[in-house]
Amino acid sequence: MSIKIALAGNPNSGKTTLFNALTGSNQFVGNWPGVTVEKKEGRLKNHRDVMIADLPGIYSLSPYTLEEVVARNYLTTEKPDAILNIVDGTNLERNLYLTTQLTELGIPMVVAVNMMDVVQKSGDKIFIDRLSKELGCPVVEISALKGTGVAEAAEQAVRLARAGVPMVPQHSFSGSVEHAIAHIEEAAHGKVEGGRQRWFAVKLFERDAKVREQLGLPEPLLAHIEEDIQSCEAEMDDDAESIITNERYLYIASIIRDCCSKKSQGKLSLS
Ligand code: BGO
Repeated sequence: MSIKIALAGNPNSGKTTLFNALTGSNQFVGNWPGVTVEKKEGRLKNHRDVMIADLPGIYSLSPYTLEEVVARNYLTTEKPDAILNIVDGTNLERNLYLTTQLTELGIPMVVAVNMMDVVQKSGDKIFIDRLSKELGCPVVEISALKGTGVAEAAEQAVRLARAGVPMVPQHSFSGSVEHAIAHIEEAAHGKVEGGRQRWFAVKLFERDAKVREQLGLPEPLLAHIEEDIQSCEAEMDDDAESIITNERYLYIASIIRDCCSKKSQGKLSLS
């Protein structure tokens, strides 16, 4: 059975370098459906049955740029068997913002921490095992430029895809947000396919207009969801989108504290 792996990451994380290292000359270039954003796909070297789709470089899965919309439409509708998420190890804090959102899709996922040649030279440390535990998925150190760890990262993604191991996000938002999200998941039950429920519920909580449209939820259901959102906003004295963003930053800050140490300043952020 053939396998589809989505390569996702921030601009400048080394995604193109990794895609080229993984696929060599086995690449096909086209456009994403309906838009002029370039779409690159390629066969994984030594795996004729594994296709890698190079998603546009993005910082978030919000609906605000064409690249973000293309990437999230692919992830939520095309059913890739796994995500290979490349993050820049010299800018981990910023790159994990996308990672935390990808984990909520429930798609089997491997995180490849790139630029490890630069990180190692600087004397900074990333505790990969801890990072893996805190994110809830395999994490592999790579240098896309030097080719180290690249095959292992791809093999891990293929292994997870074949095994169909769903991603289970380790992060919980604060009590009242989780309460609202649980209600929303319940309300939208049956409208969203299995593992993607949490991602869609978070987006509905954020009042993401494109997701509302995509799901075609009836008005009474949207009104019910709006009540949940408003009671959470009243309790937290903030708007829904900011609540989610702030809580993501807090989560990422705690990951950085636990998993990184900067040579010069002890355990601090690498960004
Ligand atoms: C230039 N290690 C190091 N040291 N550099 C890397 C690694 C790595 O593991 N991986 C990628 N790079 P893209 P996106 C460049 O182009 O793949 C470098 O946007 C330069 N160019 O070589 O393009 C990579 O697809 C002149 O660097 O990223 C590239 O995600 C001087 O990171 C950059 C220095 O990689 C971005 C670097 C004319």
